[in-house]
Amino acid sequence: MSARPGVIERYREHLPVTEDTPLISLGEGSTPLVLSQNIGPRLGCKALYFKLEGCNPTGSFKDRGMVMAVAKAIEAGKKRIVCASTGNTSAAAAAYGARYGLETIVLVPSGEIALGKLAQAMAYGARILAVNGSFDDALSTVFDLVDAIDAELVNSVNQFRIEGQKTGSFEIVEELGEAPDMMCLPVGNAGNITAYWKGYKEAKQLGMATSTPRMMGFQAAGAAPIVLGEPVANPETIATAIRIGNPASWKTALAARDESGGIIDKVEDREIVDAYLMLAREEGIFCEPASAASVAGLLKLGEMDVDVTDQTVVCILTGNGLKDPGTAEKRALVELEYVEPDLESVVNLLT
Ligand code: AN7
Repeated sequence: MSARPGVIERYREHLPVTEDTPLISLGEGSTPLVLSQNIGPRLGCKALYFKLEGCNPTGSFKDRGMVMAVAKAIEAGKKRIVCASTGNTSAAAAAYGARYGLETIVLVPSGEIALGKLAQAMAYGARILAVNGSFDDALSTVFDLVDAIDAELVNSVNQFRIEGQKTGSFEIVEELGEAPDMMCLPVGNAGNITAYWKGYKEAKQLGMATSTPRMMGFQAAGAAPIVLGEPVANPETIATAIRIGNPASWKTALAARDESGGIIDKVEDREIVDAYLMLAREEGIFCEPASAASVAGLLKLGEMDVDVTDQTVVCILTGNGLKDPGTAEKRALVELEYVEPDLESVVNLLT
């Protein structure tokens, strides 16, 4: 156990923890909720917060659910875990698998996952199967694979993943002393919107909050099956984390939208990149492109006839910008200024 309690220990009363569940942790959860310095005031929000899920041990929100799924896999006596992934799930599975001595097998779409995430899975020592196909192809393969090789499936169709991830809602409600009015987040396989909504409903039942937020989910325009109402055969977006054409938690995402009075809409890649750079340059927050879809969506809510003035809004920044150095290098468009290492040369350049 790490010194800082992880989500299982912090929220064990609200999680499926039995006497036999190991209280494992890499120190996940308890991530910063940071008040917006520039974007929120410009939009006229009462308060806009960013929840920095990139501060989790493997750099994304996936750790919250993975710790719970791995604890339950250990409890069930499993020796192997398997997932399909656009990158972050594989990094989280590989980390917890390594720490607790489980063989970890990850199936990723070949050539389509961000460099940082692949580097993590390699470093943690997972077996990495690069599938000649999309994330959706990889996910349908793992459903059958887990039975064939007696492994635990740790994608978010595993309900323990959802249980762990709902702790994000508890943290927000505890920190604000109330639920926000709206919550914006990216939607890929739709596990996270499902989990947050479950968490907010439970927080209200438990008396931790008197209300629940409107759930505002955003897909990338080239990978927006829920918005279009049908699967997308060849999803395409710069936000590789959410390049998903047939989300597993589709139905529960629709329920979250409808029960909360929210929306699920789409944002263009160009809007994602604008929000990604805006967060870095106006807020000092470097998240990965998929995460910036939440803020790209927030910036578009006016066009969708949703008024954010005087509202308390939380955007979930799901993953760390360092996950995807390639996109930063290509899109930030800053020329390096080469210079000799002497005072005169440097001053000349700057003045
Ligand atoms: C940074 O890692 O699906 O809607 O395999 O990595 O719960 O799928 C990642 C998804 C948002 C979407 N932001 O969350 C995977 C994977 C980031 C992500 C999402 C993902 P879901």
